[in-house]
Amino acid sequence: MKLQLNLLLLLSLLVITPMVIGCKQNSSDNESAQMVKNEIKVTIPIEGMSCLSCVANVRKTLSNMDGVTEVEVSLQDKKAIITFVPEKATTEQLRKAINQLGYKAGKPQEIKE
Ligand SMILES: [Cu+2]
Repeated sequence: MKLQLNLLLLLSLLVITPMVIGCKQNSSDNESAQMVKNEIKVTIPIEGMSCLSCVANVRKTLSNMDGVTEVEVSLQDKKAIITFVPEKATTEQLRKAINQLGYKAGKPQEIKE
């Protein structure tokens, strides 16, 4: 009797689990696809960064801004690559934040991927 119950439980798990997981995966896939669509990536040249703490400084400030999802700062290339949601932030705000730290932000350029 107990064995039968277990078998039944196992069977129902086998049937139900893939449905639940499949459903979840689908919805999260859709969500992430939409997130990517809503974000843009720009590169902004930055003058005045001279060491790694400058880089960390810029990265931290930009990362903390509303709407910014990803920041890469290169000391060698003198630029920042910023991914952000255009509804929440503008390149003008990003440049302003960089300038307020004492560096000089150049003309933003959108990166198409
Ligand atoms: Cu420095």
